[in-house]
Amino acid sequence: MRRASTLASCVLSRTLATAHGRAGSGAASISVQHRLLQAALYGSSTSNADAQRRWFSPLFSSSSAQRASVGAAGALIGVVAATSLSQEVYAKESVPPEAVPKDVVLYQYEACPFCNKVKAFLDYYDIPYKVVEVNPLSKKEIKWSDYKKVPILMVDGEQLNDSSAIIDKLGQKILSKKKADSTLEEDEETKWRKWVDNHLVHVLSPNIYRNTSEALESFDYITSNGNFSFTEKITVKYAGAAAMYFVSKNLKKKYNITDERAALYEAAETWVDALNGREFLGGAKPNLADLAVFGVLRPIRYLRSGKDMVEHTRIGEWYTRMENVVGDSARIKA
Ligand SMILES: N[C@@H](CCC(=O)N[C@@H](CS)C(=O)NCC(=O)O)C(=O)O
Repeated sequence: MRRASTLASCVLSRTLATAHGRAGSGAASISVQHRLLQAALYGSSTSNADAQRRWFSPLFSSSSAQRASVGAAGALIGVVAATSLSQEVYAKESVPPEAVPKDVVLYQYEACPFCNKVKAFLDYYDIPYKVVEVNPLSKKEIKWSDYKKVPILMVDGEQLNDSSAIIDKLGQKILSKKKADSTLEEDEETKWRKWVDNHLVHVLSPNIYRNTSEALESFDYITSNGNFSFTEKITVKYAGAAAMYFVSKNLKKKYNITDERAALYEAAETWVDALNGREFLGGAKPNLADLAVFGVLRPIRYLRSGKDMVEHTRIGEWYTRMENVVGDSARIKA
């Protein structure tokens, strides 16, 4: 049961919307907060520190994935000894040019985990896309759409909604051949993609709004990168942080989370266990589950919670591999 409404921003959005409805049109501040806080989790940008280590992993990395071997040979008294210098190269997967859509536009909130899932997919498969950053308060950028959430992906004029459905649809277009011969892998992949939507995303909000300082850190990040006017930025940062701090307490109850950090660490460890010693869940290359886990974690990776997660669990190596393999963003800068 994948329900985005269970995420902090969406819960808050509903809560405030109800309050607004009761209070009538005079409740301007509630209305503002309602809109503001939809941006709560997701109106911000991922740090692009990850853009630095892209195509090549460090020489000393232990990967066997997509390895480029450079051989050097020497001869000694008729005996030829060959040595090979191994250099790991993580590369994006290429899609046949004819399968690459020509015009892709993503309507998003920069730090929305669902939007980041879609971006991880587009980046990894190097599908160029434009981004329209939606203002979470007015949502005027998606006024034309009946579907009122993000992400929305326009692919050559066709509207796709819902992150997993978007990835399924695009995946069918560009990956159909590759996936056809791997039923077992597909089962595992599907299972873990569901785990991301049904479990992992629910652990994130209680963590990034865990206390006032983390809530402020999150909102600073959100407002610095989202689509807000100057006044909105100030209001969203403080009103949002305060409100989400309380909302995240309710989310903890709802999902039976007693210790949010422990839950985050446990999720990270669960994922590493699922890898079972493999470079990626997909083996030598990431599959859609790898991309989904990476995508939803990307917005929190350089917040306090993400740093703690990497410090206290075994997920760091896999995460770094993902940063390398996903590589530079395929986003077309306006
Ligand atoms: N199941 C959807 C969830 C999308 C979703 O809930 N997006 C949130 C942002 S994180 C949103 O647009 N909320 C606005 C609203 O609920 O009005 C997906 O995977 O794409």
